[in-house]
Amino acid sequence: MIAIVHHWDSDGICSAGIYAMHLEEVDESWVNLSPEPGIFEFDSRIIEISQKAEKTVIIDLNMPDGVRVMNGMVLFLDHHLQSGIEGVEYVNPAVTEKRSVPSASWVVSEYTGIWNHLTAIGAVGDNGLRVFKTEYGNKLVDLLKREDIDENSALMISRLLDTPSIMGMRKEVEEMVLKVIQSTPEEILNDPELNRNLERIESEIDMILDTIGSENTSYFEFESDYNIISMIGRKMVWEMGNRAVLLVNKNFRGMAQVYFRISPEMTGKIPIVDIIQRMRSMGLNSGGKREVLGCICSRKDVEMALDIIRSNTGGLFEY
Ligand SMILES: [Mn+2]
Repeated sequence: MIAIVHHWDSDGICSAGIYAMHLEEVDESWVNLSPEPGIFEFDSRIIEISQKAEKTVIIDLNMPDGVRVMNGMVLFLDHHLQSGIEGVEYVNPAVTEKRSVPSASWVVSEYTGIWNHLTAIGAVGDNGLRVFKTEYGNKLVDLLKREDIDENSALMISRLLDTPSIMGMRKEVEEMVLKVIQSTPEEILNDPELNRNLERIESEIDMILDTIGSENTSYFEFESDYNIISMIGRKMVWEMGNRAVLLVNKNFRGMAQVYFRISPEMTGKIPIVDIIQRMRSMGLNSGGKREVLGCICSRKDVEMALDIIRSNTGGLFEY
């Protein structure tokens, strides 16, 4: 039995699906597992099942710790930029060949030789529609055509597949892998449960955005068990014209989330990478890049996180 441990997002689900199809072809039995959505950790459940398996395949997860915690054979299939992992089978063209790849689904298709609509849906999930304008675009469109779907339908499927993780439903995330293998794209598009998920998430986002719009603010606190803080932040900057936004989800499944995003014209004027470093040096779990920062912390650490951002943004958020 092979254990597939995969990211909870649509690329992770599609990539795991492609790898599972490969195992079915060679008559291997398999089981798939995802970490708890939002928590990059191999918990006891994953470790126990992995230790019983002949081999563990870790897909679309930038978690080098996997080597240490799983004993036995480990294969990594990934596309995240990191420093590489020694001593195991590590397939990541972005690291080992310095060749860019759009998604883990692309890496798994290269590795297994299985190319299908899941390759394309994973790539749209990680990159959005812009992936079709890249050098991979033509191949991805061809893969979708074989199943009679267009780019927008692929995007819609990726959004539907992302809903279980946004809502924090690990079991449903894991069930998606079998679903993408057994269903036609049309069936996933029309899946009642996934569509209900999406409606719930969208109405929660709309409700919060309405309040933000009526208060005309770039700093906002809310509470939600859904992992929607980045979607709200992107909409505020990309669609509502904010130059900088600072959001706090004060109660995210018992924890707190802090999210800071600046617009393209502000990029470089605010030292976000330094702020991330400072947060980490204070023991906060923070990550991001030049234009965005995300932090998940205990509820009592929110003020400390906000203080670090405030004291490095020169009066952007006086409140
Ligand atoms: Mn990915």
